Amino acid sequence: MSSIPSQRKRRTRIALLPATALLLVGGAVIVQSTTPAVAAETTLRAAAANAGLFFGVAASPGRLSSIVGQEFNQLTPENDMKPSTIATSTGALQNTGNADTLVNYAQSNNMVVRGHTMVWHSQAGSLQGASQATLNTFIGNALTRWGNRIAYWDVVNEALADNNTGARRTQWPHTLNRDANGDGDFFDATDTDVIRDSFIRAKQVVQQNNLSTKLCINDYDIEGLTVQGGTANRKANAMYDIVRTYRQYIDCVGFQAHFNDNPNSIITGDLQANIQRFADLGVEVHLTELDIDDDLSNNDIGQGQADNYRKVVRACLNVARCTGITVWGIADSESWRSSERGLLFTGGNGSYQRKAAYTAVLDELNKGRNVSPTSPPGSPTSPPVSPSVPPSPTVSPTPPQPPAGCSASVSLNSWNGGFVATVRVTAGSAPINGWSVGLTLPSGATVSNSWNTTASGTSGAVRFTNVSHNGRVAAGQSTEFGFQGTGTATGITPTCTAS
Ligand code: 9MR
Repeated sequence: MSSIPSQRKRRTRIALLPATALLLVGGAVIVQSTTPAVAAETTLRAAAANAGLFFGVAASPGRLSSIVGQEFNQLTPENDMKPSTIATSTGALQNTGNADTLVNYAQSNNMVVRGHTMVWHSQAGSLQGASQATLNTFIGNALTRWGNRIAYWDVVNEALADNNTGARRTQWPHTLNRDANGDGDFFDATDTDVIRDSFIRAKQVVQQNNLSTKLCINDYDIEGLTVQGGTANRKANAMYDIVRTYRQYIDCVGFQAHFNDNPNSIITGDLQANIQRFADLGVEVHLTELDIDDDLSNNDIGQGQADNYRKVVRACLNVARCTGITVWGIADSESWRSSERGLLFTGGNGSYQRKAAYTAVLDELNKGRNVSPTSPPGSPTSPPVSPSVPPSPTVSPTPPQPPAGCSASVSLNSWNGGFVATVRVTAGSAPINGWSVGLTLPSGATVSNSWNTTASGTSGAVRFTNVSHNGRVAAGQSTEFGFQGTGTATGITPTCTAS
C-alpha cells in the first residue's frame, strides 16, 4: 500500500509509568496500585485468549525468535505464502519450504495461521496475468496443501482502488471483471467478477474437502466509516457491499489497519461502528496488519502512539465478532515502514524491548470485552482514586445538564436497488444523554437492516433511537449509526431530538 510520508519525527522517548505510584494527599502518603483485583496476564496472547480473540504477528522464518511463540497466538507469513513465492504460472505450488517452516512453528507453539494471500495484483510472480481458471487451480492447490492447519486464508487482497473512490482496481486480476449490463457494478449474474469467482471456487474447495478453513477478504483504508474530515469512507462502503452481496462465500473481513497520516488511513472515532456493521453481516472481523505511525497523535511519539493502540484494541474488543488482531511485525526496525516506528517493540534480531504501545495493548486486552460501553474508547485508564481519600468538601457536585439539542446528517451509498445510509448525530452546545432521529423514506424504500441504533418502522416515517453505548454525546461531538435499505433513499432529511 502507499502512504503519504510522515512529516518531522521527534526522537524523544517517554518512559513507561511504574505499576505503582506514590501520591501525597492531605499530608498522607498513599500507595496507589494499578494492579487489577484479578491477576493480569503478562503476555499478549494470554490476555487476548481470556478476552476471546487471537493476538498475532506477521513473521518470516528468519525472525522466529522465542518471543513470537511467547507473545502471540496467531501467525501470518509476511511474504512466504504469496504467489510470487509459491505459485507457478499454471497455478501449481512451488517453493513451499518457508511456508511449511512457519506453519510447523505455529503448530508447535499452539498458534493459529492466516494464509496470506491468493488473489492479489501485487507480488503475483509467475501468476501475473493468469486467467480465472488458473487462479482457481492455484486456490485449490493452496487450500488443500495446508488444509485445516490454516484457520483463515486471505483469498482476495486489496481489490479496491486508492484515494477513496470506492472503485475496484483496474489492473490484473481485476481486468478479468466484466460489467455485462453496464450498470456500474460487477454484482449481476451475467457479470464476471474476480472476487465472486475466486470466493466461489474457494468455498467449493472448502466444502469438497470438508475443511474448517475460513475465507477472508482483506484490504486497507477500509477501517473507518469516515475518513479524515468526516467524508464517507467510500472504500469501506464498497467493501461492505461486496461482503453483503457475497456473504454466502465470505467468512471474514480483514481491516489491514496500517494507520498513518494519509487522510484515508487515519484512526477515526467510528472505527468501532464500522467493525460493528461488518460484524452485523455475520462475518468475523480481524485487524490483520496493524501498525500505527508513531506521530499520528500530535507528534506525540510515546504515549500518543500507545493511546492510539489502546483505542484500536478497544474498538475490536467492543465488538464480539472482532475475533483477532495481528500486528505487522515484531519490532520497528524490522517493519516494512521502519521509519514510522509503528510496532510494539524496539530492538531487533531476537533482542526486543517493549514500548509504551505494548503496555497499553496488554492493559487493554486484560480489561477484556466487558468494560462499560459508555466509557469512550481510548479514555484515560488511570486507576480510581483510593477510597481512603475523602471527597473534597470544597468541590461542589456538577449540576445536572439540561437536555440540549442535536442535529443529524446523512450520507448515502447507493447502488441499483439498494442503499446504505450512515447517519451522524451531533450534540449541540451541551451534552446529551440520548437521541432519536426521524426521517421519511420515499415510497418504495424499506429498511432491511440497521446498526448502532434501535429502529422502528421499515417504510414511510421511520425512527432510530440510540442504543445503550452511544446515547451520551458530549457537547459538539458526534456519534454515528447506519441502516441498509432496498429502493432509493435520495433526498431523505433526518431530524434529531435529544433527551
Ligand atoms: O511487509 C511486506 C513487505 O515485506 C513486502 O516487501 C511487501 C511487498 O508488497 O509486502 C508487505 O506486506 C504487505 C501485505 O502483504 C499486504 N498489505 C500491505 C503490506 C505492507 O506493504
